[in-house]
Amino acid sequence: LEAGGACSMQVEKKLDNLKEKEEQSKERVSSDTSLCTLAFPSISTADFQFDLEKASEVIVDAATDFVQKHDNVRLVLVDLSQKSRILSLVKDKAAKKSFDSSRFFTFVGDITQLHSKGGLQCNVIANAANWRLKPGGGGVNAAIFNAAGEALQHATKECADTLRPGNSVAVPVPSTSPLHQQEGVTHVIHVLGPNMNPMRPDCLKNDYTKGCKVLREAYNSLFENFATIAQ
Ligand code: AR6
Repeated sequence: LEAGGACSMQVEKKLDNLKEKEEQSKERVSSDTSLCTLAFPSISTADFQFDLEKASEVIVDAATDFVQKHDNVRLVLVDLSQKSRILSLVKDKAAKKSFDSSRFFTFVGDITQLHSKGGLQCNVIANAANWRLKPGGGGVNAAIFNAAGEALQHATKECADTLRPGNSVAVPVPSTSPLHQQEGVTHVIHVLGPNMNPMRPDCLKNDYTKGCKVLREAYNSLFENFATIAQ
């Protein structure tokens, strides 16, 4: 019985993987490599425990405003799993707005392997950073610093030492970095979002008036930095 259970779990896992691949290849067909593309994770909604419903509203408003004002750029919200709730919320809210959906969409994949595994070329990726701009700490921050190697740590240090909530800093990825060589990523933009986790610095203690304001500032700062790179 046990063996059967394990076996059916494996089958389910394989089916999940197949579905994810199918979804990724659908996106591949719609990808337009002539547009400068920013891939970004949902800032603050995992380790920093920001409410997903509220975050999805901020993301959709900030992203649709941005693509309506700027030509020749694309924004892609990325998360690791097909079951990601933030991706579903954003997709549902975005569908209710009228804008060019080829210029803002969601994508399932690892943000450090979008080109090699997902077939999606993104010149710029965003990082949900910590205030010290240090590697580690789990989540997307650890993934990006690991994938980029030490070159990104040095390049980051040259641009900034710390970051305040709501701010971002754009760092050119050295051409020696695997992230540049294998994925074609030329810049990482570190973003510090609002924190609702009492175990982390600067916790906003559930103050969502301030939280939503700081999250919007964080996305505005990220998109402005991206627009400068895209010019
Ligand atoms: N690719 C794409 N999305 C990812 C990946 C990945 N490799 N890894 C995680 N996500 P989080 P935060 C998604 O916790 O809430 C760190 O320790 C994840 O599912 O990385 O802003 C830093 O050092 C979620 O949707 O960022 C900070 O101290 C999103 O990325 C703190 O966590 C953000 O999750 C920042 O916390």
